[in-house]
Amino acid sequence: MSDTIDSLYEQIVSRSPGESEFHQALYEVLETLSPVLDKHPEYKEHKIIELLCEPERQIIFRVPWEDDNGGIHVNRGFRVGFNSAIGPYKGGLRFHPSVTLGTIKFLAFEQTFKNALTGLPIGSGKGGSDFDPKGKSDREIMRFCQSFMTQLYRYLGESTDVPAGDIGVGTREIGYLFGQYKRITQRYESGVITGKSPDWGGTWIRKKATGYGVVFFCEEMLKAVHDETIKGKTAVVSGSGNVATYAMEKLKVSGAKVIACSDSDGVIIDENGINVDTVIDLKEVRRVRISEYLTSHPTAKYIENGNIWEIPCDIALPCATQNELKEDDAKLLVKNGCIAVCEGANMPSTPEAISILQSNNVAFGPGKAANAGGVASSALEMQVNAMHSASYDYSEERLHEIMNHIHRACCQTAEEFGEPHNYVLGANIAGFRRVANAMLAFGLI
Ligand code: NDP
Ligand code: 2IT
Repeated sequence: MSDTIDSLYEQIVSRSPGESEFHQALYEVLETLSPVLDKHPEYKEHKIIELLCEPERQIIFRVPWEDDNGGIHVNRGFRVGFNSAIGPYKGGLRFHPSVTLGTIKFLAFEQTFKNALTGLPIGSGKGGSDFDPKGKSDREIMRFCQSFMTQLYRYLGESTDVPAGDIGVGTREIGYLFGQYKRITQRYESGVITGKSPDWGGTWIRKKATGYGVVFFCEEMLKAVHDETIKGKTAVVSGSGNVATYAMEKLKVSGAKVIACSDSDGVIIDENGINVDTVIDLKEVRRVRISEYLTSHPTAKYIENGNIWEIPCDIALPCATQNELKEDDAKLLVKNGCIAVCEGANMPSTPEAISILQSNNVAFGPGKAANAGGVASSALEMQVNAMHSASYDYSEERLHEIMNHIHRACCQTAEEFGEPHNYVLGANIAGFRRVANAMLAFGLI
């Protein structure tokens, strides 16, 4: 990092102690921005980096809720609006016991660059709670979502702040959240939240969009870096939630064999190819552990607390959570001949892992580019809602075009700055420039 960027980083870190995930995301972006600051001194003059690294607003609130036995619980809710230079705050909600303000800030910061890369008019935000949805009844989930929205609704609006799903928040939770917003405000404001069911204002592609988008991006990246295709390759995909499931579905359609997936308890290996319909039944419908895959596929193997990155593969897609792919995992992937790692999750690879992969010629697609298909489809859902239309839908082809556009933007920017195939640098600079130019134009200071 240059001295200017280095001291900026130190300043920001000292003002946000303990937010280690935010510091990590910040570092990964800032270390690639020196060349663009050298080329455009106006960004420095107008303190664009300082502005861009400080959230516009951060809301923290108490979420009390009652369980089925009448017990009272108190959780904490968060919503961070990071940047609104190119559109309303846009980003998902995460319900997971590990969530802290630092988690939400890192996710909202990443979202700034991701949303800009889509080329669509969406600013950045993220929210969530340390609520643990595991083992909760449907009614408990409903009461929690209602209490969460009772606090949050006043800050939302289709032109202000538009949440969606993330870990622990899917179509069911979006339904309860939207229902409470509608009840309190007396407004059928469809575009206030995305990831809705196609029956009431959503689009069918949204649920599949992140996972499909990762595979579209991976296909382009393989072609550009290795002159290869997905067809005939062996893949492993961590996680078995929304992103992982539809990444596996599209990998299969693209001719790959997916031999492993996981959840936070363990890894399933199926040499016959993971059966995606089974995963959908276990995880989306029945909400049980991935180990139950063995019931209908007895020849598969389950390794409790296993490490999925030990399994030899050509393509690895981390689609579970942050920092799940570490330095030693990257070394294993390299040793076993992996040629591409494409991130479905947000910041799943540590900086040390990324540097091992890049220096060993493994094509590496960072999450803020590769997983942008989800939020891009959310922006399309907002367009449909703004037209008050239920009569048409956006297609998979549109998602494919957007992912190809993002891939091109990363490639061209990386080349412009003399680092061909450095998708990390390409994504950061391309995303940064779009937001920075809007901020300059508005005189946001
Ligand atoms: P889901 O809740 O649907 O699934 C999450 C999956 O990851 C589950 O298999 C879960 O296992 C596993 N997982 C979660 N946390 C941990 C953890 N701490 N340790 C180990 N495994 C874990 O979430 P999504 O699929 O929606 O999200 C996955 C990733 O993709 C996240 O990083 C999210 O930010 C990112 N993302 C999501 C988008 C979306 O549209 N949903 C868009 C772009 C990025 P278990 O069930 O055991 O907890
Ligand atoms: O990380 C992400 O991009 C998401 N969870 C999706 C956000 C959205 O608004 O669709």
